[in-house]
Amino acid sequence: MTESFRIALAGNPNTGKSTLFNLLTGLKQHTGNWAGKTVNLKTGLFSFKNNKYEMIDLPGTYSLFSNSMDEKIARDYLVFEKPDVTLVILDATALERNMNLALQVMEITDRVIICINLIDEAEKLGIEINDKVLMKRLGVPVIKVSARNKSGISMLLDTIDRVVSGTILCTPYQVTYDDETEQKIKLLLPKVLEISGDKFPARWLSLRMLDGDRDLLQMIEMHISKMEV
Ligand SMILES: Nc1nc2c(ncn2[C@@H]2O[C@H](COP(=O)(O)OP(=O)(O)OP(=O)(O)O)[C@@H](O)[C@H]2O)c(=O)[nH]1
Ligand SMILES: [Mg+2]
Repeated sequence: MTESFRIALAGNPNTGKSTLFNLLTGLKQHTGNWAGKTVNLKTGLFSFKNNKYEMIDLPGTYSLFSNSMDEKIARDYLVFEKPDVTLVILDATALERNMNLALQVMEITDRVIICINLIDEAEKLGIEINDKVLMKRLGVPVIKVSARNKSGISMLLDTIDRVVSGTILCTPYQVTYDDETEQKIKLLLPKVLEISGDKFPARWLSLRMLDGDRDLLQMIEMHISKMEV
């Protein structure tokens, strides 16, 4: 039986998201509104094995707070549209800087695949990346690719297939914050769960409440009242 899944592409600017998007979706692309919003996101289609996939090319961002329109768009897609899988594209030559976004995505959703792109550039610079260790530490699949040279792509597709079929279970690493923050999360978490249940990532939402992210809280309120109608 053919099933359909949505895959979001997240990553810092210039990490090769669109290159990978074009490679996988080719000419089957369009720009469309989503969920009645005025924001246009590029989406494309591809098939692999039995399944159909819709891929969404999110704007490049360094984080997922409410700092800019692009951050909001990427964050809102992950939180409210809940893609089946999120591919986080990291630049192999700047892994440490890029990891920040990966950790943030992993607070929002479980089904994450880390895709380390520009591996050809890293090799040129003599950078070696131990994907096995990263995979163990991060608790999600880590695949090395070069979107430009089309290497690692079949492994990536196979991994997507195994994540959507449940053959691979992701248990994303969660950042532990300082004691004071963790204490506050502990107090907030039961209340957040009471209000929004498992509709939204509760620990992440507690953190955003501590930030005082009003924009996000308004969005959440709107979604919850819509769900109650
Ligand atoms: N060497 C090399 N270059 C790559 C690779 N993937 C992408 N690039 C190049 O990196 C540049 C940025 O690629 P894009 O696909 O536009 O990156 P992006 O993440 O979509 O960028 P934004 O949409 O601005 O966030 C382009 O010049 C690509 O040709 C790769 O695997 N190896
Ligand atoms: Mg792009």
